[in-house]
Amino acid sequence: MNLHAALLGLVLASLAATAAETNNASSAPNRDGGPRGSGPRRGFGGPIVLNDDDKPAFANAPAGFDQPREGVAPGRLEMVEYDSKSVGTRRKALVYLPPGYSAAGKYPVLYLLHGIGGDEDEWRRGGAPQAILDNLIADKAAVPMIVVMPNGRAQADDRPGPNPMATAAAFGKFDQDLFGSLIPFIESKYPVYQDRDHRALAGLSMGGGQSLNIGLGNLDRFAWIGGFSSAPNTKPAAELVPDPARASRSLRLLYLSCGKRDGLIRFSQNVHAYLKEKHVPHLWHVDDTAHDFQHWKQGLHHFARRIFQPAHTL
Ligand code: FER
Repeated sequence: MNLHAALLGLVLASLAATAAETNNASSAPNRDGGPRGSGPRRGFGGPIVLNDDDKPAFANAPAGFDQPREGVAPGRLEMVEYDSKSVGTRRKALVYLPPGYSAAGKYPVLYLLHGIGGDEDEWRRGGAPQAILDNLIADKAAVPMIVVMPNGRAQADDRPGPNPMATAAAFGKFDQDLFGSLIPFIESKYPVYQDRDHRALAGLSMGGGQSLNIGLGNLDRFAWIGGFSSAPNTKPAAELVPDPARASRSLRLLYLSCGKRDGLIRFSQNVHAYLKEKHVPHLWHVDDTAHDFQHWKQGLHHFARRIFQPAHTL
């Protein structure tokens, strides 16, 4: 069983626990044997109430979008290591270089973040980033870009460990590593543009929350921001976007998506509702998925084809 399947089990256990609490306030048996009633696991899963505009904004990616396709020029993945000043360790990041990559070229960069149980290899293990990007670029649906998949758990032991939820706080410190060490490293090692118009930030679940928190909190650094089924680490919307007029002026794409069967959908719905009320342009895409890579692969496809592009292609 992979980690997300295991986490889905947690969602269901948490839902069952919530139901049990409703029926029997104090002494419902703890069926999964783990801690309950406190800690970050509470709220992982919850009631799903769909609104009228919780609908797809566009069609699903075409069949095969996440499979290597014959005749398509392949990019490549390489694992890199950098010294992190804030964490005090040498850390890893997986880097996608597009087909035809050349040190003489100049590329925009997407920073792509993983979930609570993941690490720098999670997207490669479950999300087919190379096939998705290779196919989009071959079809000229996405511009050639570098994609950096770091480890968003900014602590010395950055493995998820037996209880990934216990590492949640370290995701909140990743901004220091990103700005202080990772971005400077990437910009020294690869021929990349260094302005906000050529820098994007997106992620799945915990990484979606990080992308919204860090991206919207640093509009001078990122023009393109995406959250796929963003987790409860997402800050309240009014804190994320305290100045709606400024966000509206400076964002080139704010992409929010979630599956309609995802027990965490209310976190994305809350952000969408606020953005709508404040007239901050954004894409809101709800498809027929749960909290898993079916959704996140679609997210990468739809986000990657819209970034670093003129406005009319959104
Ligand atoms: C939580 C439920 C889910 C939580 C985090 C998650 C920090 C993250 C899920 C994921 O990344 O897949 O209560 O609290």
